[in-house]
This record gives sequence, C-alpha cells and structure tokens, in this order.
Amino acid sequence: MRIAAVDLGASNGRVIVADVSPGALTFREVARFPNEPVQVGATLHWDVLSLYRGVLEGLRAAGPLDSVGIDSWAVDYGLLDADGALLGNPVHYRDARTDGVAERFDGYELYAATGIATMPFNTVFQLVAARSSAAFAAARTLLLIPDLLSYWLTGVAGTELTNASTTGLLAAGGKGWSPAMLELAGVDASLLPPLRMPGTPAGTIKAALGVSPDTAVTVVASHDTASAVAGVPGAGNFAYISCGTWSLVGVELPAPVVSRESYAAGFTNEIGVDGTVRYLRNVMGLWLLQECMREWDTPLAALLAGAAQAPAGRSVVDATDPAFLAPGDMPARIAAACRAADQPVPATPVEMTRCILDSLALAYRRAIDDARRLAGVTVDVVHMVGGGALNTLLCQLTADACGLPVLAGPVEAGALGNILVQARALGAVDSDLSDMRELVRTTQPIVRYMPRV
Ligand code: LRH
Repeated sequence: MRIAAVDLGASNGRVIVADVSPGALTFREVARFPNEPVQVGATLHWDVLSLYRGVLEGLRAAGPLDSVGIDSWAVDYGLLDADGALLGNPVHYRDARTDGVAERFDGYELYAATGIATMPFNTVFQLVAARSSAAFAAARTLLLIPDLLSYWLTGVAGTELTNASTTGLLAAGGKGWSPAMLELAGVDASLLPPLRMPGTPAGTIKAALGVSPDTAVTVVASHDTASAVAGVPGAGNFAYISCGTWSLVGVELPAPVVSRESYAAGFTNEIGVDGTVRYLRNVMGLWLLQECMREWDTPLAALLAGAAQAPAGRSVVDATDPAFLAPGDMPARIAAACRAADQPVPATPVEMTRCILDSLALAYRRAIDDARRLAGVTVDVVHMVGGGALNTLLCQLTADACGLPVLAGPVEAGALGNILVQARALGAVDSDLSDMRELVRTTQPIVRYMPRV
C-alpha cells in the first residue's frame, strides 16, 4: 500500500509517503513547506490557504496513492458560510483574543464534564471570544484545521474525534458533544459536522485537483499529538514525550481521570486512537528555544554544543507557565522569570539555551511523576518522539532528570501514527495498536539514553 500522511506542525507542514505491508514500513518526505502565521491588525492568523497549496503540491508530487490522511495541531478552526466558503483566515491559538476568557468560568466544572485541562486557547474559550463577531453570525459550519483541508480535498465535512476532544466541547471519554459545553460556548450543534472515528473513510479527492485519480482520504487521529502517541514504539509501562514546538508529556490510559487533584495539576484527558485516553500535561517545549533563536544569530548546533559544556541547573524556569505562551521577546521573559525566582540570569545565548533545556527536563520529570501518582500507573521507560528526539542533550538531560531510560525516536512519529491508522483501515497491517507500535519499533531507528548517576 502507498499511503500519504499530511502532518502540519506549528512551524512547517510535510507530506510523507510510505510503503506499508505486513512487517514492513518505509517512508520518505516528498514535500515540506513553511507554516508562517500572519499578524493582521490586532489578530494573529494561520495562512491556511498557503498550507492548502503546500498540501496539494505535495500530494501531486507523491505519485500514485491508495490513501491520504491529515493531522495538524489542535484546537483551531475555520468557519464556513452557507455557501461553504471560508469566513476569514483561522485565528492562531497564540492570539491574545482569549486573554482573560478562561478565568470567567469554573474550571473544575468544565474539567469534570470534558476531562480537558483549562488552557487559554481551548476552542471553547476561542468561541466565547469570537461569538459576537460578524463572521460567527454568518457561520454555518465549523471545521477544525485537518477537517477543513479534508473538506477542500473531498467536499465532505466531518469532525474527527481525537481533535474534537481538544475543543473542550466533547463529553469526557469522547462519548459525543456535551450540550452544556455547547451552550456555554454559544454554539449551535448544527455548526458541528458529524463526529467521525479514526480509520473510517473521509471521501475521495476531487478529480479536478490533479492528485492521483481516485485517491481515498481516510480519517486518521487528526490531532497531531494523537497520531504521535499512536506512533510511539512503546510496550509495557511507558510514558511519552511528544516533543516539537510543544512537549506533550504523559501516559496512555483506558479511561479519563477527572479528580480535583488531577485538575489542579493541569492534566488533560484527550482522546487517542481506539478509545484510549492521552493523559498528559502541556509543557512549552522547543517553542522556548525557537522564540529565543528568532532574536539571536547563533546556529542551533553551536548553542547545543555550548550548552552541553555549560554548568547544569544554574537557573530553571517553570516551562509550563502560560507567561511563555505568546510570541515575542522570549529571552527577556525567561530572564524576568529567573530574576523573579532569585536565580542567576543567563547572560549569553548558550547559558539561556542551557537554562531552557534544564527547565524542560525538569518539567518532564514533574509531569511523569505527577502522571504516575495521579493515574496510579507505573512507568519504566520514557519514549521521546518528534523533533526533540534529535536533540541529544535534551534526551540525556531528560534521562538524568527522570532517572529512567529514554528511548528517542522516531522523529516522524506523528506521520507514522497517521500512516498506520490508514494502513490498518486498508487491511495492510495487523489491527491492534500494540501491533502497530511493534511495526514502528522493528522498522525505525531508536536511540537509548541511560540516566547518568
Ligand atoms: C501540538 C498541539 C498540542 C496542543 C497544541 C495547541 O502541536 O497539537 O497537542 O495542545 O498543539
């Protein structure tokens, strides 16, 4: 089977084509294009049309395909009018329109109903911020980003379940929309196309688009983190860190945990493939470094080489602090956090890089310890997937901080999880999630980091 994954991240999008058969999985990237948000007036937008162009060009270049699946970052959406036309560019979840919105609600009440941690950018809060706009009044359909692209490719509208769980509008455990949350958001249920499950057909790519004829679109775990967790090559008692712009740190559970303690600890219960729950905490991730690097002119390799030699643990900041969410001025914000905590302020980009990596490793350890305690599970090993798996210093610091082996890779776990859900739907691989993970484990390079005592 020839299967394509469209995997859209916060800084770029990729089209990856895989050949999959029982026991074999190879893949290559056929297209990569930048994802550059655009500030217009007071609002930060996604340039979704340029993403669509990148997707189309990639799919056209991919040659014959049996199936395509699309995943992207969570929570953001486009609105369509009664003619099915897009009403303005989707707003970026880092936009300031949600400032102060979540605070207007009883967070635990929302958590008990949905299992979703209160984060300022949850779709429910974006909708509260947007519902008095003219675009919202004209909207007849709301589509999350992967569903929007899928709609443009196929003409069929649906709402994929794993990504739907990130909206904060779905009842805990993924049993359907929560009427109470829809009311709170001011959303009529008719705005939301039918829920659809990963592994079901999404339609056929329109012939006029010039992609290989009759290519099916298959619903995948369209939340990138859900696909990445499906692509974790884990077995037994593992924790995962899906590390890219964000780091999503947690464990897989059979059912949500919605205790008050869990709420206070900021754990979310997003839906994974096959009814699993992704019990995890959002950690700022490589965003901290990416944003600093926009203000420096030192290449990443030099920063990391220097950071490896810099003294350990001189200053650490709370890498889950929403103070780091918005773009801009990151070195100054990290310096301010160090100062506020009476810690030495990193004086050079190398020192700042070390502070960021130490802070991330510490945040990972805290998240894994808290997940173990709150969910009552054992963790023997940590899987690091996504771009962070290439960062050898971060992987080693994580092993040291957690006191556990870290298995790093694959970098493309998100695309692989996307592809495997399609391969399973087409009958090309065994049906169990653990079989899919075994295929990743046996076909992809994985690097082991042992904790240094
Ligand atoms: C990572 C991610 C994460 C969400 C955030 C909005 O790309 O999907 O899981 O919390 O973006």
